[in-house]
Amino acid sequence: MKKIIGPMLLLFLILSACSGNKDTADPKKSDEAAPVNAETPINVPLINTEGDKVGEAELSENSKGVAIHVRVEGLQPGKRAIHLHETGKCAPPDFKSAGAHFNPGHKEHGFHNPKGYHEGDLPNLEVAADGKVDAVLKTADVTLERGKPNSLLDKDGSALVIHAGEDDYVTDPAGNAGDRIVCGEIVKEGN
Ligand SMILES: [Cu+2]
Repeated sequence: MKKIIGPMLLLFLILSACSGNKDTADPKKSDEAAPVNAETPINVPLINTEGDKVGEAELSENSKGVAIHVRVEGLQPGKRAIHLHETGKCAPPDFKSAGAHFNPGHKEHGFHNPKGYHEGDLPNLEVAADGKVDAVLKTADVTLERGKPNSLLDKDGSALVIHAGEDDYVTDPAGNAGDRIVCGEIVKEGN
């Protein structure tokens, strides 16, 4: 009996080692298992120009970047610009307090701008006919890790801003996107 237990134990160890390798080789699984910022997810209430809550965003991070899950209602249907702005302050009605686009790399605005783009640039939102948006935007250009030059959680935080118009992806400094109509402060205690 003793003679058998040795090889069987070895076999068991080999099998479990193999299945372990399989897990990490699966790109989807290793993505989920990647270290995630301990402070995430960060919940960001979104307000309109009257200061009323019209939705929320949830920011999370994995090795591929930051995902921003945006849920808003009461907007005009169609394409609306959305950006990360440099200051985590949303003072209605114009939200100028959020400052310019988040742009630590000092580029110009727009994915189609040869001198672009800002780290805070994001693809346009598609507002449905019922005025609602439920979308996940992903960006590898920012982080939620403190201390990094492209961290949204810098001293004064950052803001998520939706505009009345569509981002043309080229006009500096803000894509000709019109007024700021929704804003959310990306801040976390300890800033
Ligand atoms: Cu903007």
